[in-house]
Amino acid sequence: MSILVRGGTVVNADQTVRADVYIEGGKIKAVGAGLDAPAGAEMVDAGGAYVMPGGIDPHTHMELPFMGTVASEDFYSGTTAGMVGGTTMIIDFVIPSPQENLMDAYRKWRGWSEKAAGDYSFHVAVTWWDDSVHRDMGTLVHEHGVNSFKHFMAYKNAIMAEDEVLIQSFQRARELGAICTVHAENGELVFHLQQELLKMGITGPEGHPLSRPPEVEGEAANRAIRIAQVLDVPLYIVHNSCIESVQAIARARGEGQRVFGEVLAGHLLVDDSVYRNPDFEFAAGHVMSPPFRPKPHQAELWRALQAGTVQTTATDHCCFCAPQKAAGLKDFTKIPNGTGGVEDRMHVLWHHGVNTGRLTMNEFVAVTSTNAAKIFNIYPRKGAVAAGADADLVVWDPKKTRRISAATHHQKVDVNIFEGMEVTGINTVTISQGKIVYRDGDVRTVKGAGRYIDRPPFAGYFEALRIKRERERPRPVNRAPRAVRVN
Ligand code: URQ
Ligand code: ZN
Ligand code: ZN
Repeated sequence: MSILVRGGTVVNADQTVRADVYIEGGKIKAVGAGLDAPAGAEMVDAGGAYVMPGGIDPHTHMELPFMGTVASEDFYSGTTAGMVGGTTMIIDFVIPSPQENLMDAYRKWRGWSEKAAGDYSFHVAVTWWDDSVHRDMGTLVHEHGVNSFKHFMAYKNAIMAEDEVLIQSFQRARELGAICTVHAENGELVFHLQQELLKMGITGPEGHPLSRPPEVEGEAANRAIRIAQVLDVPLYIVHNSCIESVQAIARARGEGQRVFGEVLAGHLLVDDSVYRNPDFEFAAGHVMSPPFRPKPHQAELWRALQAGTVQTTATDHCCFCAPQKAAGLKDFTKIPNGTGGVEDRMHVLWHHGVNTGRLTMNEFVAVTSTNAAKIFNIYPRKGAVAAGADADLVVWDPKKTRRISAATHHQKVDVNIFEGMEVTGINTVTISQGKIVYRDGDVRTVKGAGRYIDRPPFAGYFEALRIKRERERPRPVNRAPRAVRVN
């Protein structure tokens, strides 16, 4: 199977060039002007369009068991919706319950993800600690291509990791050359505020943001940053939603600490007014954590993305439909947390990022694909239109429009957080593993065609860390025994 994508302008994170792209055997074989293709090659006319790396969404939760139910989007439908919207790889999460063996959880998720239509990988969450967790983290890194471990600082009485677990796990990750990621909200404070609000008789979705104010996120972001600083491990903070957390990252990065940040398309564009909507299903359909914030936070998040304080965009695609959200009809703390977006991320970021001048096309590629590939150590296999890379790419028509709606999206969720948004600039073709999986409305994804993508540990960076630690290692003071005075 070979494809020649002809007449387009190739846009990578580092450069823009008019070039054809020749694909064969699932790989990009050549990028250049005036390429020929063997007889029988499929032709894709990219005239007037851009050819960009397929999107990588580093934060999704397909069919996640959570808050007493299971997310409605599965690995097949979710990767299909992603590829319809230009995202050709997701990094999802294995989330063991406390006391659940990590390898058992990993094998369980690997079973669920076999139905994926697009490529995927897994961050593994550390939600508890004992010697088996220490051992299994090693097995996952050395034998299963895991190089990132997640820690939920929220969700008390469920999957919340206390500081002691953070410290043990961060230390172990450093030994293994793995990066630590955190959901940064102070779970104790959230729990306390939830109880206080319920006592005041605030039981509706409007209580959700009130129980998780930005300070609760800022505190946890700072705490995770400081723990990572003392333990000397790189840190990746997921779904930064507010001024407090991106300012914490900016300070740390300004001090030379290796901290990365992620921002969700939703947090850039949706504000907290949704929680005051009189319709329960609409308001509950927007309950996710951290919550959508007042508009000033969105402006700061865009500035953080432009400044490079945060490097990746994601969706935290974790879908629950109205009957599931209804669990919280009388108590907002029971509304399953999560919203969708995997199909819309690239469209809304192009429209509100590139069309507004906030981002160049190259920066768009960086924040939707290349930076995630680099941070999670799969670049340039992923995240580049370049010879030798996987043939995951999109043909992007900057003039084509779309009206986003739950009525027409491919996501298995009944509330679309971007409902009614008109966007200009979308993918007309998506190619995954060298095959056309989407073309002008025609969905050609194949259940089970997705591959698990190994992500090797970060040898280089951690070697530099080892040298630095050796150089700075405190030494004991030698105290010669005092001469005994003989009177
Ligand atoms: O916290 C997360 O990232 C998962 C449980 C999805 N739900 C959410 O509200 N963000
Ligand atoms: Zn989270
Ligand atoms: Zn998440």
